[in-house]
Amino acid sequence: MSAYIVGVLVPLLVTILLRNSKNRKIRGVPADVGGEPGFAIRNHRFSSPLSTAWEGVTTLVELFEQACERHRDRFLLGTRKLIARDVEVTEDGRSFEKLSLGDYEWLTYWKTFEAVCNFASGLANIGHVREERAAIFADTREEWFIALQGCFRRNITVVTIYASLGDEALCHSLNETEVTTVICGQKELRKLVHVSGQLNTVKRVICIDDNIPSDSLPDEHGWTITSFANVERRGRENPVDADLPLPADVAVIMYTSGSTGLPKGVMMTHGNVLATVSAVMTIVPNLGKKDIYLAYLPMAHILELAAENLMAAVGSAIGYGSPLTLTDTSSKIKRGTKGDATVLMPTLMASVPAILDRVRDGVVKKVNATGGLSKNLFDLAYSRRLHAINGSWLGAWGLEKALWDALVFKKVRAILGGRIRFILSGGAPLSGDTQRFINICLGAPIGQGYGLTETCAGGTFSDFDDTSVGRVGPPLPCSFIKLINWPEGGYLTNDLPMPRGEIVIGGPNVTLGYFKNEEKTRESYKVDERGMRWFYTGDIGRFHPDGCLEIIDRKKDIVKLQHGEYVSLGKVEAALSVSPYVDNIMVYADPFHGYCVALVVASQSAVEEWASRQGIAYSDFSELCRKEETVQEVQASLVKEAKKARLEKFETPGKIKLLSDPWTPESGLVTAALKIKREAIRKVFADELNKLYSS
Ligand SMILES: *[C@@H]1O[C@H](CO)[C@@H](O)[C@H](O)[C@H]1NC(C)=O
Ligand SMILES: *[C@@H]1O[C@H](CO)[C@@H](O)[C@H](O)[C@H]1NC(C)=O
Ligand SMILES: *[C@@H]1O[C@H](CO)[C@@H](O)[C@H](O)[C@H]1NC(C)=O
Ligand SMILES: *[C@@H]1O[C@H](CO)[C@@H](O)[C@H](O)[C@H]1NC(C)=O
Ligand SMILES: CC(=O)N[C@H]1CO[C@H](CO)[C@@H](O)[C@@H]1O
Repeated sequence: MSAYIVGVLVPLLVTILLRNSKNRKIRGVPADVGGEPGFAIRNHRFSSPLSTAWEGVTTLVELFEQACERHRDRFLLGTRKLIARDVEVTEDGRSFEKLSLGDYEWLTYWKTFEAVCNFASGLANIGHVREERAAIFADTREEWFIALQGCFRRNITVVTIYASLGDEALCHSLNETEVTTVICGQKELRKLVHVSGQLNTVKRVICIDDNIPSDSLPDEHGWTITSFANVERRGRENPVDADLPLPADVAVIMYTSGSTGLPKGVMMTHGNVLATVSAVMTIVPNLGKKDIYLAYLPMAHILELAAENLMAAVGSAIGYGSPLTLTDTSSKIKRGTKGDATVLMPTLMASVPAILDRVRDGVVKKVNATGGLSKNLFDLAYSRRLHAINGSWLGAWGLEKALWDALVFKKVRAILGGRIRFILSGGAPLSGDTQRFINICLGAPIGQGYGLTETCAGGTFSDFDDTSVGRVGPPLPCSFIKLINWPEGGYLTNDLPMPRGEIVIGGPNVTLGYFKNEEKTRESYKVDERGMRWFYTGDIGRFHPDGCLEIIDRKKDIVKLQHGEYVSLGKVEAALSVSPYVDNIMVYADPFHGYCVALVVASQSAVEEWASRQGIAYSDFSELCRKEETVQEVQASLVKEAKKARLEKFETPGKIKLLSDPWTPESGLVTAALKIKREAIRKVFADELNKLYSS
């Protein structure tokens, strides 16, 4: 009898207890799917992929119109009034633009709807016919959203282009999609005029800023240039009926800043985007009228496009900002005036890891600089909270939390306005440290998503109550996630303790493919015998027992060295970028050698601090980076980090080149989401890389 109790009842009890404890909550469950064999998981709440969360709504146009009717007089779009634009000149003669911005001025749902209808009619009035495509090439702002919805109402496919894309990619995208109308800002108009000779199909430009620069007059290119306000006015005076799209019509062709070669245009239908919007709707709890969303990421990024369409569907308000004016200390904000977050006091925002890393570094730097008692207090509060939070949210509440919040974290929270309740992070994996830091300092969970433009951002999304780090959550309700074997890379679905393999995503969110590029589409998309579309991501992942995915590698970034060892470049970079001297790093492995090398962009503040401690004299930073002793110091630091991360010898860069100039999206070396572009960097630094291997 007692043996029976121990043998049967105890395990049963333990199982029940474990199942009920928060950590073991099951979030994804095995799914029965077709196609290539593998290990497939679906969201535990939905047995078949979700395509819409709103009854009777099948396109983004219907979704928006329904919301406008429901929320007529509520605020929808807000933009800050420009009070003054100054130029500040620093001592060394560089000049910076500084803005003074006022309060938000709001458009209600109904006023926005009118603006959208007017813009749609205006497009017809200036001669844009339905079958032609229009491009939006501008920073994130109110007019972007209005133009998008306006085009949708006429069933016009919108081509989106990152505002920071290079000239070649810009011409390629506009040319390939035969765009006739470009909607852009003043800054982008200058760029367009500059390359006008290579644009074969553009006929009209709608400039969002009222003052059209005089150096872009039509003599050279023959385009008609109209202001946004003028298009709206012409539409108001000459209304035309809407021309509504169907769910299978292409809503957006999104040119992504690919890490190799020319950008590819991903075709997304209304049904695709609606599925993603619907799925995210089920993830963020109590989304609705009380929420205020701070919009500042590029709209040409599917994460932002989906987020804004979602906010506008549920009665929330969207306030516009920009990465350079986000906080009181942002670079474009005039000293003593307020940043976007302080004025808007948002409850929700989307972000990319690079921006959250910056927020974290800023806070740490400030705390370190204060030193003394407040630093000790911060460190104590942080470690207490870390212990409480490490495990479950249950330990995260209570009196002690309230105390630390009032004493320490309230000030940190004020940086983003003080009311943030949820942050959506996507675009790249977020480091566990930063996730914890933001969790603790802002007191808000971060929903980490994994998805690609090709899957319309559909993929996985971590649950609100999941406090673990380093994972990207269970499949979204609109997606199935399947792992398939990749024997060459050594990743198999029957690996222990967890199944591993290449990540393949299926569901109504999976896009139609690449525009005018059947070959590439066939390479990466497959339709199975049940009619489901699957996208082969090239990312490597593994599934935890609770059904949450963790991204562990990338197929393309694994190189086989001379003696047959595999080096995962991304893994090595992630481990080494922890070094304080590293601002950015690219590891390079030549298959004809037995070791790898690295290009390291030095962190100016850390390296200069070290140099001054060592009493090293130098005339400028680039000279300092060329000094042998500096290179040695940085390399020693990398070796230390490599040991900590238990990297193999062949994974630790044998030689490095220290660079003084940061990699920016403008230079084309990193994407707009600040991911490194290997091919581009490899090209630019080909000589340096050769030297590293030959010397
Ligand atoms: C929308 O536009 C596309 C492309 O011009 C066309 O193929 C489709 O039939 C249109 N949809 C409707 C409902 O007219
Ligand atoms: C633009 O497209 C046309 C044909 O569609 C092609 O002949 C031309 O070379 C392209 N130009 C660029 C800059 O891509
Ligand atoms: C802040 O101080 C801690 C030690 O307390 C140190 O590890 C960290 O590198 C410092 N960070 C910065 C950005 O100065
Ligand atoms: C958090 O928990 C993990 C395992 O659950 C443990 O390895 C780690 O040391 C803990 N960290 C802290 C600061 O308690
Ligand atoms: C637009 C699109 O790709 N729709 C497909 C989504 O997936 C379902 C099956 O889950 C198909 O039936 C749709 O045709």
